[in-house]
Amino acid sequence: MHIKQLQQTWRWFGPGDPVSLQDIKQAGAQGIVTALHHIPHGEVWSPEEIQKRIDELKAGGFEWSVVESLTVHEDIKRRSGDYKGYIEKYKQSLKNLAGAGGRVVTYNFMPVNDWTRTDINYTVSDGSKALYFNWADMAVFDIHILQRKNAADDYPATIVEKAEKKFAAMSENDKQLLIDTVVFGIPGEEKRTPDGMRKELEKYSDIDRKALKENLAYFLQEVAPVASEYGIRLAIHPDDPPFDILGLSRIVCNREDLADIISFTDAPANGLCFCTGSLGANPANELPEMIAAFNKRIHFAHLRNVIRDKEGNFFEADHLDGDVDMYSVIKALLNVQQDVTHDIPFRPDHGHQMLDDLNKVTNPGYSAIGRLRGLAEIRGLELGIVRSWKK
Ligand code: DNO
Repeated sequence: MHIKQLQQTWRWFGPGDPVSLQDIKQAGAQGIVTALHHIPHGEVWSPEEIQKRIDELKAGGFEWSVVESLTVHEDIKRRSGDYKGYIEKYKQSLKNLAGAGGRVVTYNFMPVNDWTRTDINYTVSDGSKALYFNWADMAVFDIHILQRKNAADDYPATIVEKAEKKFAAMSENDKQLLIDTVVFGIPGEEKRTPDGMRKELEKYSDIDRKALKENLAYFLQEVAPVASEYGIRLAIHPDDPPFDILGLSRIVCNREDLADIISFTDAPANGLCFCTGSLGANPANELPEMIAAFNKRIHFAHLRNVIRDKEGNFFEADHLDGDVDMYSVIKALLNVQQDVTHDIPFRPDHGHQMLDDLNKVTNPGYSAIGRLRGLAEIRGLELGIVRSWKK
């Protein structure tokens, strides 16, 4: 009996990434996850720019396995302004990507901010650095720095109180660090300022959960048939963290949300990026069961672990040691892989800054050695599962 393994990939931010393609080869990855980060959100990825990236990857001995992300313009998320024009541009980019090798295109539908953390230098017990999300720090940013209207109403009284005390004790430097962390975004892409963020948030003031889901449904009904036609599998990334933040509705957080999204269109391209770190931050999400339930709709996986506390704060733990049962997750994903003919790629998502990387400038979450450890552990675990099945 032949057991098909998952495709082992690695995220590369392009030629400016301090981690080179050769480093990635040595880490043992088989394919690359990348995007044209230099093209402004919403604009068409031209065949020339796509070809350039393919050539760069080829020179390093790689194929473009997954596009992450083909970002959805804010006008589309709000269904306002030139959203129709941006949807047409999205379709054009999909068309241009069709021959590119990468058959998976990842995107997210998080309004205003992509993934959000409050500390990117959280020291864990072994001295390595991890990414951390803390509600009181989030409230400091939201209530005291951003000064969003009625922000305090969105937090429990205990958090509001903690935030007040923390803010009072903060230096200007501490405040700036928190701002830089919250608005960090994606390496190589445009950074927001608190002012810019405030303005963007206001534009969402009358878009509630229902409206945002309708906008996602509309987008998917437009683009998923086109992606299907070009043999592309779309993969929506869950909201990270999987909770409402900054007064925004978050609609890709749990099993019900994922089921809704799958119901929006039958087009085969309509699928998921199963991020165990994002979904794992919510204790209600039973990850292996969800993988089994969504099965063939899982087009890509981010494998990462978290350790949560009672208040809902969490830090990113080592890949095998946290609240996510990675063994069961990989088993469930391998089961799905046996049911489909295409590859299901995964990447070791994030990693601690550790060893020599502690003295280097690295992209938060994306230093080499922490991810190398993650990939090595996951590969070993996967191989162990596969071998035990063969017996
Ligand atoms: C963070 C990433 C996300 C992800 C996008 C997908 O490290 O997992 O930024 O790439 O949300 O669109």
